[in-house]
Amino acid sequence: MRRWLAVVLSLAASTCGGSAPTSPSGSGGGTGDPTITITSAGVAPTSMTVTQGTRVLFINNDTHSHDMASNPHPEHTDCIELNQVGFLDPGQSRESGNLNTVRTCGYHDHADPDNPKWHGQIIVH
Ligand SMILES: [Cu+2]
Repeated sequence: MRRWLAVVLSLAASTCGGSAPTSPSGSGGGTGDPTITITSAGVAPTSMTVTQGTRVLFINNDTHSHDMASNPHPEHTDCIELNQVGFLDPGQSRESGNLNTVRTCGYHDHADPDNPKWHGQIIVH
């Protein structure tokens, strides 16, 4: 009777210890980066608000490549962190840098800069 209890307790302890190494799996972002998806219909959402220091993930779900860059075109100087997204092949995704400045960051597709489908804004607050 006593021996059985000891076995059960040691099993419970080893199970608990074994699961511990898998728990620090968070990538530091909690629920993950805010995401902008590019499709043939355009960028979505066209406007989003994020807190200062956030990175934004751009996903190209279109069948064409896109070259995402900060406004204004062609200088790309408003929010240089967005220029890190750059060229995205179909299916590719990439994060911006940390948006550390409180301002509105407009962006566009540098390869098709006048097409409003590829225009969006990120409000950093
Ligand atoms: Cu441009």
